[in-house]
Formats: sequence, C-alpha cells, structure tokens
Amino acid sequence: MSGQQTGGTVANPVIPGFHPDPSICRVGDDYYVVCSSFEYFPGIPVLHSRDLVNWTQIGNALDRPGQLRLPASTLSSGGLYAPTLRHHDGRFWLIVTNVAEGGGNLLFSATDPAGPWSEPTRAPGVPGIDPDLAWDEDGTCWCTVAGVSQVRLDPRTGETSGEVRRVWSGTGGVAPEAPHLYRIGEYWYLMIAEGGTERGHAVSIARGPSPAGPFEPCPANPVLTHRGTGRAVQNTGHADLVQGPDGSWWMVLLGVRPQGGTPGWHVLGRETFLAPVEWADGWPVVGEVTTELPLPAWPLQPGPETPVRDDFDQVELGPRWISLRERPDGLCTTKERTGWLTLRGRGSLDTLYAVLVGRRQQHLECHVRTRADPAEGRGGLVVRLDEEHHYELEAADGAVRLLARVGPLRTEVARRQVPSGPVVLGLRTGPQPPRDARTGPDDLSFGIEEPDGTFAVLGTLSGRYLSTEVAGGFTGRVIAMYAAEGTVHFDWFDYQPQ
Ligand code: 6LW
Repeated sequence: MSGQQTGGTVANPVIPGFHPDPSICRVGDDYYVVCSSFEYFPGIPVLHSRDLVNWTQIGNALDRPGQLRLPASTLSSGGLYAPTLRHHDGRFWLIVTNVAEGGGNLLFSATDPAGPWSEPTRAPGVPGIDPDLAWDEDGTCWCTVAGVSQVRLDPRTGETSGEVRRVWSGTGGVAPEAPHLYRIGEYWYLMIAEGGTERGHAVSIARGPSPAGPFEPCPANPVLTHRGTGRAVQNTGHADLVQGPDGSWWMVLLGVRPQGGTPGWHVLGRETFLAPVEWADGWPVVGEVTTELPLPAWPLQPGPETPVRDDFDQVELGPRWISLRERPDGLCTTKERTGWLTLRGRGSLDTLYAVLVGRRQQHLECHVRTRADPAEGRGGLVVRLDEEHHYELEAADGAVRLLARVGPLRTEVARRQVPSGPVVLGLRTGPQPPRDARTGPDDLSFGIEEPDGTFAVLGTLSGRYLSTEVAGGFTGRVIAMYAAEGTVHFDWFDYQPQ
C-alpha cells in the first residue's frame, strides 16, 4: 500500500493519506504503527512493516462496539486522539484518549497486534491527552501526557499512583504535547511536539538521569521544524523514534503536503513520514523530511499488492474500510445480497450518523468507481471531510445528482437521467492547472460510466473546499459509498492511484 520505489528513492509519506500521530514499535524484525482515527469506526489503524518503508494495514485495534463508543455528542475530529503503541513483557500495549463524552484514557493489550485487542481498561487518573507508556528497569510504568505531566500507572488495572508532576513544558511554543519517553544509552529522553499541529509544528527533546527527570532541554531545540520554510512537507511534528533493521535511528512523524497557490491547501490530512536520525553529543539530529527518501541500507520487503477492486465477496470487510461512529450489522452488511455491500440509510451526509463505508484518499491523483444499485433507496459515492464539507454523486429515482455541501451552503450542481438498474459512479482527482496565486489545490470530477465504458463528467468542483485549511479539524478526505435513505447495494468499489 506504500513504499513506491522510483530509481534510487522511495516515496515519503511512507503511510499516505489521513494517518496522523504515528506511534511506532519494533519487535524483532517486525515494525508496527498506530495512528489517530477520530470519529471513525473501527478505530486506531494498525499497520505492519519489515523495512520501515512498505506498510500494510493489518487491522484496527478498536474494532468491536464494546471497545469504542462514540456517542451522538462526538463531533467530527472528536473521538480517538494520539495513541501510543509499545511492547513490554511479551504483550503489546496501546493507550489512547477518547475525547468523546464518557471516554477518557483507555488501555488495551494484545499478543498479536493484528488483534484481537482486549476490552478497554479505563485510566481515570491519567491527567490529559496524548498519553505515552514507558517502563523503567524496575518494571514501573510511567505515563506521560501533553503539558507535559507524568504519573505512575499500572497498565493492567489503569490505576495511577503517586503525584502527577509537571516534568517539562517545552521551549515556549504553544501546545507542548505528544510526549514519548525512551531510555537510550545513559539517558532518559523526553521527546515532544510543540507549536501546534499547523505550520508552526515542531519536535523538541530533553534528557535526564531518570524517567521522572529532571530534564535538560537540547540546546539545538527544536530538533525538527519546517516552519517558515518553502519545503514540500509542512506541519512536521508529533514524532516517535525507532531503530532500523541495521541499528540506525529513524523517526516517524506527521506532516502535510500543501498544494496550489497561497496559502496552500492540504487535502489528504496529516500523513505519516519517515526521517533519518543521527546522534551527536548525545542528542538526536534529524535529517531531511522530503517526499522522497534515499533507498534504505537494508532490503525492501514489499507487502502484498493492494488490489484495485473490492468486490465484496468476503463476508468480513477488510481493515481499510471505515464508517462513521459505528457500524451496526442491520445498516451495513455483505450477507443480504451475496457479493454486494448493502447499506441502509438513516439520514443525509449532513448528519452525524450518516451510513457510509469508505477508505482514506491516499493519493493526490486517483480514480474511483463504484457500481451502485439504488432501486430501493437513495445513495452513492461521497468525498467527505466532515458533515459540513462533502461532495457526492447521489443516485435515486432514475437520476444521478452531483451535490455539494460547503459550510452552511448546500447545492445541486448537476443532474442527469439514467436508465433504471445499477449505475457506475466515478470520481477523478488531480492537481488543478496553475492559473494564478489563488489556484488549487486540486479538481474533483464526478461522472457516470456510459455503457461503452466512457466517463461522462457531470461536474468538476474545486477540491479546496474539502481541504483542512477550509474545513478545519484533524482528519483527511475519506471516499465512501453511502446510503441516505432506504437500501442501496454496491457491487464493487475500485480505487486506482494514478
Ligand atoms: C493530537 C496532538 C496532535 O492529540 O494533534 O499533532 C492532536 N498533534 O498530539 C490530534 O491529532
């Protein structure tokens, strides 16, 4: 799904599309990454790699309703924030904040990171978001959170002990957050993000003699930031350290790729990048974060090819498919019509509980098609950033309509009569040709496939209104099949990177 190789380089982001706040863990030759998932269910994607470059999603840690409750008050960009994944004493441990009502900090464990993961254990004494887990030589587990504060935690019971102590607050940037604590050589290192997750984002580090400090900041802080630069990758921050197969040091971090004129719009959300790290005087020195990485010094091990088409012949949906807040069997099933995905609507895409099954848009240029049967309902193909920012092709009553919702505005852009029966709905995305400083970032063309296979465009809309700079929030585009009303069946869904 990633790690495209051209000449002597590999593509960065190594995990493209809406995959923010990466936390990485190595066990032997295997690497695992988890990311934030906000209002989507299942939650917390888990990805595997053996070379740090090619990543394959192997599951979602929170994939049962009992593990993840996102109540009606959970707005978009609420829900699951910033997990930490660690391996200790033969088990994988995951801690994550559900910022939704009734949520809080939750602990999960598993012997296989592909799942099943345990039921949640609440940790009410953990005093903030972005919790980290680190074990010292005595086996004491230290939980460090945004701020930056720290408390001892028993991950099996979720009970904290001792006082909550402020251990550092960074170098003065806003939002000191995303702490990770490591024992490396003779020091304990406390790495954080600061400056906010926008253009000012940065990574800073401090070190001390014990997991509780006292911490001395690195004189070269921030050790990574792209603020004020013209680099292709921006908003760099929220990092986690790991060693490569050859013992070299690396960092996974989040970044964005703004496109178009000024101020630049990013449309795929915050993505996971890889950057080399060297050490000088006991401090990490971060190499360039670019859209191409030099080939690593170890053999690449590509995972299985991701098929373009899902034809819904398997009863279980693969881990890439996500829905909004929950996915009740009664509203989403492959069992009703064999080889088809059946969705039952309960309201438009403007509502929090809209019924959809979608995947992250991971490529700036891609072609998407789905064959929908709207005979018993109304639904189709949507590109969604949140409930107030989405474009959709909706099929019902012998017609296909292109609809756009941008903030408070909702409009029908185009409409076309179609013969009764299933219809192939299509989307093509790509960069907008440069015109002036206000161009961009991309265009989204929606259309239907004629019986002879040609793509008949109903309308082309600027992708700007489905960018984070316009919509706000922490997520990225999701391309989905949906039902707004009645029952809509989907025969297959193609996602073809260009
Ligand atoms: C997350 C924080 C951040 O809690 O964004 O970029 C927040 N960093 O660490 C939501 O993803």
